[in-house]
Amino acid sequence: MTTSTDRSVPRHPIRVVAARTGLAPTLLRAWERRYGVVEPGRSEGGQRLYSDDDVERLLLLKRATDAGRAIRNVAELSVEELRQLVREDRSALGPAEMGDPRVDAALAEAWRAVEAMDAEALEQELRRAVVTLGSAAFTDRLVSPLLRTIGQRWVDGEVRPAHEHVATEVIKRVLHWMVEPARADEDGPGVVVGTLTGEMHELGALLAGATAALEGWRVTFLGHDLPPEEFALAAETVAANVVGISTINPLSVDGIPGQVSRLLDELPPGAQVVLGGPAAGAVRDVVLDARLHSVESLAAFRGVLQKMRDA
Ligand code: B12
Repeated sequence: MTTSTDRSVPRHPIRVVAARTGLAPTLLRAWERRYGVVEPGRSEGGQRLYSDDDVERLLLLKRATDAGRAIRNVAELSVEELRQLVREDRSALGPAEMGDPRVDAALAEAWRAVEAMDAEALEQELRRAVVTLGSAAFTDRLVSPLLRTIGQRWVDGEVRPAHEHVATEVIKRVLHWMVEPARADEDGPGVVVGTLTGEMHELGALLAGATAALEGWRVTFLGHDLPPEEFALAAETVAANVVGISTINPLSVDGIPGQVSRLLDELPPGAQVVLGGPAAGAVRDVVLDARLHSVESLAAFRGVLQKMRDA
């Protein structure tokens, strides 16, 4: 894979720019012709080639027009002016309505590395994103959407299990690396996380563990596919007040409520269970117990952890 640190070197074909910015090639060419938004170089064969600087400028122009601005009014602004404008638009609209260009750019880079099965590039991009986006945005807005995209493209037949395995291994490494500096207080609250028997998707549990570690909790990660008795034993052994269970695969829901009930029966007094993942609500609805909670996002989990710690 070609890499370059010079951001002004033309090296990206129009297809790549379209994928990274979300601008259709026809629109991109029209913007160039009418407003001179960027001046791409040419390959030996005469194909347009764009630099990293061009891609950034186009991404910002896309954001500005997404916010409702006419391209003719923003086409001549400098990159710095565009950044400022996009920041203003975003804070006026709120994060729910608009994407963050840094997250979009990191997602596009990460996706490119997954497609190329380039584990090294993916790891570099993800580590960079932990630093530039912060750990919460990294887990909630980069890793989770990346995994969902992989799942969707897998269903569509565009990527193979090998792509997913490359990505999963790298994500696991980066999450462990991210939480390493978060040294918890030995007497602080503890949480045990993992998945129950039959659930092979372990990244939700790992994301939940990373989230708790960054909130200052002592985290014991049990991995995937383990019976409830082992969770109860671990909670007792490490004196954890919370067990976090990830339930991703709706197909395994049938077996999960029974296991959750067994877990609740065996848990040390005072300990609570937090279920997360797409199947969590369904399981919560059939196991009625005041010690059982379900959350829909990592942000909600942060809130629950804070309340439990203060209680
Ligand atoms: C990676 C992956 C795998 C890998 C897992 C590798 C690993 N080491 O984890 C492998 C290859 C093993 C796998 C296997 C299978 N998979 Co799979 N897999 C995925 C994929 C791409 C990512 C899963 C993931 O980690 N998601 C990220 C999670 C963490 O995000 P999330 O679900 O949105 O959860 C968020 C919150 O809910 C929260 N959260 C999650 N858990 C927890 C827990 C706690 C405590 C808290 C607080 C919060 C929390 O955190 C997340 C962050 O926002 C998904 C695609 C997808 N859409 O997710 C498919 C997907 C989940 N898999 C699917 C399927 C069908 C399977 C298989 C049945 C395939 C098969 N035929 O063998 C098997 C089943 C294995 C099993 N018995 O569990 C389907 C599920 C079908 C459905 N929705 O009906 C999906 C959705 C793909 C798809 N689109 O079809 N898979």
